[in-house]
Amino acid sequence: MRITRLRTTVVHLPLPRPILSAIFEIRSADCVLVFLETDAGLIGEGLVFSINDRRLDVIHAMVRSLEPLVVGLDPTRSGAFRARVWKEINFLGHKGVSILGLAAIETALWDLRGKQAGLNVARLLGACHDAVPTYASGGMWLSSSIDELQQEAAAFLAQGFRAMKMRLGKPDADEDIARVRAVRAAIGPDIKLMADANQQMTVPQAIRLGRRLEEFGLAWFEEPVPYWDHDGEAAIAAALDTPIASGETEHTHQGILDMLRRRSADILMPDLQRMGGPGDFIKAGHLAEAFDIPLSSHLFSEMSLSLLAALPNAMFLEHMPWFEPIYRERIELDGNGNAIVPDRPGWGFSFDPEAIRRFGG
Ligand code: SMN
Ligand code: MG
Repeated sequence: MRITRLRTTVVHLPLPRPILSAIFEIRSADCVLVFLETDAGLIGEGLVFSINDRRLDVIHAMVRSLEPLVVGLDPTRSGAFRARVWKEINFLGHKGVSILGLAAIETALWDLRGKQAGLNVARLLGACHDAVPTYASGGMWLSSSIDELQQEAAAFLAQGFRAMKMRLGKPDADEDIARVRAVRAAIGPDIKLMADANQQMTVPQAIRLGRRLEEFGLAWFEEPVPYWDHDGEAAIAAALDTPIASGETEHTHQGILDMLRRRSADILMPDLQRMGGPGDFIKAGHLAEAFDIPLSSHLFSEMSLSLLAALPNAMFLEHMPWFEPIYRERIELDGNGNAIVPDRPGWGFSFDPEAIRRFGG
């Protein structure tokens, strides 16, 4: 089987209402969708995205620039593709836009390999889990009032989630504490609760807030300080009982390895596009396993599910519903708040052509 064409298209997915994290206001998720067409009729699908349509055209151009490296390729040689791109982008660097270009195509290549073998990517890799614990992440932003936080928490429970994440970073720490207290009161002690500060604190601020948060038994305290301050993260992780989660803003397995060496987080959360695709996501998982560190995924729920299913140290799938509107299938939960790994080939989630027309342009 050979790849005959790289087809790309852009979709704009507006969020139901603008949301606030400590770092960004987010109004839309805008994606470059990738389709790898083959002479066998199979098509591999992948996506990368940007928020608020920021520089999506640059990302799109990066993906398109890799077309000559993928057309004519036998999809079972995806490793050779990755090695060639890795070498070629050395000049631009292994971060940011160049890595997103690699991620878009490698993600589609793995979908294709799964479809070719008639296996979900989880089984192609050697699955460890049939279902992965998941947490609801599409809510409880800084833009929600305390009443809204409690309503959102109740709605997540009604949907079958047993874990959920809220955001931190109000100007006054007392307000953050009151919001966490209100959510914990709404969900009770048995539901897992995560809290994400999106990099906007200093190390002393994070330690002070973290100490006050210990009583709420958080599953983790996420990205307290700027993502590059791995020594600062390590100081916070050492000072607190609450686990520190970080890694969503790091690039490739090299970035994850640096974090592991510095003991900067108790839980690592690689992001499929910043890893540069599934190959480095899995590498990050194996590196973390060597350091006894569990893994949670960042965004890209539809694809990360199969990857986590193949990692013994998988801890949580982030359930972010932003991309649901362009898929035919939905992630299903079992009765215990776990996401069921699909048996469908490839990623097991496919783009809906009608939705692409609706959100395209
Ligand atoms: C996050 C980051 C970027 C986009 C959406 C949400 C957030 C998370 O940090 O961890 O979900
Ligand atoms: Mg985060």
